[in-house]
Amino acid sequence: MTPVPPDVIRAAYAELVVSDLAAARWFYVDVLGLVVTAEDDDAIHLRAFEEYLHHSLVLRRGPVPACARLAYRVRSPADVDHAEIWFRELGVRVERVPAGTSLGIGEAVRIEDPLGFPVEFFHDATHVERFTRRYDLHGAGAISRLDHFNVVTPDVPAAQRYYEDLGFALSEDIEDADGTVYAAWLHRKPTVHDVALTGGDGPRLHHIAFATHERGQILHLCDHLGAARRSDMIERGPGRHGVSNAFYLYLRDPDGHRIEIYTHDYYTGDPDNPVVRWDVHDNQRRDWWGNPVVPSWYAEASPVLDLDGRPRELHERTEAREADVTIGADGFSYTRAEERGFKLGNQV
Ligand code: 4SX
Ligand code: FE2
Repeated sequence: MTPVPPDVIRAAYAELVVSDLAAARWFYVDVLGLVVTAEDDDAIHLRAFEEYLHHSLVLRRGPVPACARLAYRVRSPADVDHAEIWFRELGVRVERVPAGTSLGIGEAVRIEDPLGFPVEFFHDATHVERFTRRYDLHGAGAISRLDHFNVVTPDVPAAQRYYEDLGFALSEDIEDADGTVYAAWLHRKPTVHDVALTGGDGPRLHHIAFATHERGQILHLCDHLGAARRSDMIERGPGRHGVSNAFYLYLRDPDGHRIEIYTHDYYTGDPDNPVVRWDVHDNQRRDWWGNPVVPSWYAEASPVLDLDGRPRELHERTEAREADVTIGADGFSYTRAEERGFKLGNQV
């Protein structure tokens, strides 16, 4: 029987290792306003206001800040079996774990994916109260749900093929006239992405992103950090992305993990959803208003662990790096895409 890929619904949760659980709690609960589903001395399980599965983020205390897991939800329990067969066939490390191995999560398949990330596929999960209408708890910076993962990997086209084989569809990318691909955005749920691939030394986690309903909620988070005299936690933004069209903000948590707050991307659910390709020299691709991308955003990312909890070795990107080819295209001076013979936000 030919293996069929598991039917992935969406990016569902991430587990981050943090060095100081109390400091992390201040950032994720007191500032971002995420809801605590469960907590003890070792871990905090969090969800956003619209989420009814047990958690979308696990913070686990540990010696080295790192990404310990990225998890996708699949459509049915049978898809967990499909995942096991699919990844055994692919020849990567696969572990089947019983229900409850992760608090609140049913039977699951864990893999070390071909890009080097620790990834879980699950269907069953404990339902908890959905706080959609608990406006008494929301606050001005309310976060609705987890939106996507962004991973750093040396070979973007190879990573794109891996995800396309798994059933993900490309929505946008950044490339140059020579065909070098610098980044790609792929989705299962009908938004711009569940996963973005960023070209660089990998595997590393670039960021995880949470969605709000409105831009005002993102602006409030900036005001909150200012009032707490922690404006140093704001890394990039607020702004409007070119790619995805989303309104965005990047924060760095107390361990340096990057968290994006994101809203206003667009529907991609039809099978003929047009792909948007951006020239790497387009000043507006990463910030629609032409604001500079800070160097740390290109250079820094979180290490990832293997299934035994050991840090993964990095593989170097050998192709051109975006930060090296975009001098002048990240707001420090202006290059006009049309002058380079590339239409802005070109649809194909
Ligand atoms: O910086 S980009 O405009 O390319 C961008 C980055 C677009 C969408 C994202 O989610 C992101 O992290
Ligand atoms: Fe993002």
